[in-house]
Amino acid sequence: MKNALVAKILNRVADFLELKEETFRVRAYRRAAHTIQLLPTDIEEYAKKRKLTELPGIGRNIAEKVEEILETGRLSYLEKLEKEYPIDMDSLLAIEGIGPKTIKILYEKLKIKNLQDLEYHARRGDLRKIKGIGEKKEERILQSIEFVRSTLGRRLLAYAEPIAEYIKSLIEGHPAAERVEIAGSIRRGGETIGDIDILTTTKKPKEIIDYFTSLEVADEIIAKGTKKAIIRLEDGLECELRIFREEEFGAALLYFTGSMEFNVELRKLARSKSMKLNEYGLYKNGKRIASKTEKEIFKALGLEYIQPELRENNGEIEAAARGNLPSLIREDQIMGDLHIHTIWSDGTETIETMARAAKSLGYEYIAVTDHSGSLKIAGGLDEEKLQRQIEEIDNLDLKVHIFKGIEVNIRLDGQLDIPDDILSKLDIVIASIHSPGREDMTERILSAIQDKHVHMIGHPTGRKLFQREEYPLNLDRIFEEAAKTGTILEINANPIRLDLRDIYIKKAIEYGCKLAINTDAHRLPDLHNMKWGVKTARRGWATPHDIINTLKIEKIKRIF
Ligand code: DGT
Ligand code: CA
Ligand code: ZN
Repeated sequence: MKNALVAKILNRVADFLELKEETFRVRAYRRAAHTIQLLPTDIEEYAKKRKLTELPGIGRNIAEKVEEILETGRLSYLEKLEKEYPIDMDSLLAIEGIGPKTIKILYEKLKIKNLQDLEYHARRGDLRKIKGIGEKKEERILQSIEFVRSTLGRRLLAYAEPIAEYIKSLIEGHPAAERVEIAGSIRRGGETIGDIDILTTTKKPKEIIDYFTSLEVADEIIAKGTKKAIIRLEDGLECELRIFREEEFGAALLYFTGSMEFNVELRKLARSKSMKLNEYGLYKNGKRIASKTEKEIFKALGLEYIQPELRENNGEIEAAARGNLPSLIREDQIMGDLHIHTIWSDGTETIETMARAAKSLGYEYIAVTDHSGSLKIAGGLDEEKLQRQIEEIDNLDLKVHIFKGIEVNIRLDGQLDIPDDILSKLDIVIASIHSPGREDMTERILSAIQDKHVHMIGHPTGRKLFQREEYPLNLDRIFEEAAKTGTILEINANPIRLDLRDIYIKKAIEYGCKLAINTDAHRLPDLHNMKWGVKTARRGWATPHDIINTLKIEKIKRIF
């Protein structure tokens, strides 16, 4: 289905037409893109039946363009515009506060074409001289450049992993394929992914390479050799396949799982033991001594097996040498989900539906934690609604325990937006910031941690991948206070949040904090996000002992 691609190209045409100030055509292209974006059926169906012009906002001219995109994957009209304006739209539009209109001004006044130009002029203070930008915005643009650079072209793990698994299963389906494994950042459970790396063993490399490069998902072949090929998928994501021999597969998997920094350290360790490590094996005195499995290579290096999630050169090699690695939390050890929304606020399902789904996931308990009232958009709970919700839960008789909870807002002054006498009726109170402000964010969170009604802080740093950086926080003070008061810190499993993130989880555990992995589900499928939270917790060295919702119902009841 090429709907997304077509919409993207039409929108890009509109971006360029803004530079020409062709307002009317800008609107026409945006409208067509919008229609196609929201179309529930495959746009190709309409094209085949020559019915494109029946869609709202699509006239003859744009219909022809859509046909060209569907046939060739490209649009010559867009290519003409790109030649006329050699501007890196993707990068510039990703910068906070910059739209097509600003791009036009920046291009005309300062010849800014890409991030590099933009950074150069922002550092020189040229941007602030432009009307409507000013010093503050120039500062924000500089920060945003850094942020965009680190995310450009990357995807969420939750987006890329299922695609990787699908391609893996396709390769596994080929009769000549033997072992097939996903390596790289996906195997390490990284929160964002640059590309997909797959390794396989086979006796017929040519057949596998031909098969891989002719897959339906391969929009373009980037490289094709005898032992390696790279394809580009429809959405631009690249997938690389490498072929190895059975006896060297462990070494290859170790190498291509990375991370790069981990590989460098591991090779250093090998050298210090007069050995040599590469993607084909571990060698001593010119003789290969280990290569078939990762386990035997770690062993020959005098190390415990290091789980892929830990391979970030963050102390794991030293810990493995001492036999001191944590025994990482697993998803099957999660006994319940302590942050769930329902139709009582902005969720889409009833309490009963969510509870039944949780039961089928094998959970012993959930906590229903709808938003409090001051979040207007969320249709939150007031005192009266909360009382009715409590009664509803009391009347439900399901095979999963339901903790009565709420997710209260931490106001700008650090106070909660629900009075104490109501909070004290509830089993569990999660306090979260939903409206960052100019006030000191650390102080706001600290005052929530110190509130005796608060059990947990939800998504503590507020970051959203690709969207928003974390609040400026003094995490040392927060972790210290959370550990002292026994306030639980959340690992929010929403793939956009994953907050606390890996490195902070490790730090929080060192401070002695207790953590919970919650999905913050608003819809039924969100309950499955637990997996991403667990991966992140593993990357943060968390054991079941650190995660409160590994406790069985009898034990956790003593806390709430
Ligand atoms: P990504 O794709 O940016 O999300 O991150 P990775 O870690 O998957 O990186 P990628 O795909 O470039 O390479 C996969 C692994 O292969 C990487 O983690 C380590 C290994 N690797 C690739 N190139 C090199 C290299 O030049 N030196 C070393 N030591 N390792 C490399
Ligand atoms: Ca990769
Ligand atoms: Zn929530």
